Amino acid sequence: MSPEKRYLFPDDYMADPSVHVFNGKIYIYPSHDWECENIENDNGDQYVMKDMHVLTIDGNPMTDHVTDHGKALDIADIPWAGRQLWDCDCAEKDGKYYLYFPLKDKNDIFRIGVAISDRPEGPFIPQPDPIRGSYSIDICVFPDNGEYYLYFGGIWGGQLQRYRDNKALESACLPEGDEPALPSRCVRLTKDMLQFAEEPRPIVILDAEGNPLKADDPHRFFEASWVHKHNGKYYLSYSTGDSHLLCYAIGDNPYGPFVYQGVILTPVVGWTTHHSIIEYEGKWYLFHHDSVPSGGKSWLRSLKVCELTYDEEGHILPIDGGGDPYNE
Ligand code: FUB
Repeated sequence: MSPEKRYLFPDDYMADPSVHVFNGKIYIYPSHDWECENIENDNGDQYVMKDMHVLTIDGNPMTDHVTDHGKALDIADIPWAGRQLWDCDCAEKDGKYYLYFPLKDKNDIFRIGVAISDRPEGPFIPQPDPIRGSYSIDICVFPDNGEYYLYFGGIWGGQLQRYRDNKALESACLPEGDEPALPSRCVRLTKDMLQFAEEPRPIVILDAEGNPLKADDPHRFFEASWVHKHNGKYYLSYSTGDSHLLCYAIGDNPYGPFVYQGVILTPVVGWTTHHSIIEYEGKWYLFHHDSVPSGGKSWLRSLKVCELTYDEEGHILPIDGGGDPYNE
């Protein structure tokens, strides 16, 4: 239930690790947490990130040295920036690296931007405008069969409840009770990696009877989508937010639907949980964060890693996050 865990970068507070293996090396794209006073609320005003760094590990993530490559992106260099640079992710295509990031614009609306570099550690040069038609937060870019799929979305502070059918609503509307939960989104990127190639599609998570998970289900999607492939199946994992779990669902293609499977990580110390999953040299790893080193401050989080194990049927064995259990 509880594999050994490692704090990756005790020198600074970082969170939301999106991790990839590029050129045989592990690259970590985290959020960079900052101290803030007296503004903790359900809107996420306490997450005041202004820049991001790229970290690398050239070897075993449980033991080997973590290198900080310094500032890779700064909101001071993004022409449309308002505030709050949240969870980023990076993809490689034809020798160039594309960093996707959610950021509030000058009207306090989350949009998704792209920044480009010749090197996976950056620095990344931002495009002058956000992606047309983009909204909400928490990016995962997933390459598959020559296409690149961008997953995004998060409720509450992530603003997903302000949209239906990719259009902004006059007023936000969050499903309740036994209404279907709000789904995350997936969109294929254009060949130049800079725009959406289609309308974003809802990513529905079904229960064992084939019904969408309901809004009051503690295992429903809240934020932090991540997609990886294992034995030919597509695994969508995500955070359940206010029930503080990481859960996963399995599908047959990048758009789903995905069928709910179970919990990956029980609650951590701290409010948020957010992760990525990679295979490196034949082993699988879960990167995530908690707030133990800051004494439980939800906005000062620290990066962690542990091994992740599948059983023979491809189910992920649950891991103890070390926080108070969620009472379902
Ligand atoms: O880091 C800011 C937000 O907190 C992320 O976007 C969410 O996933 C949560 O971790």
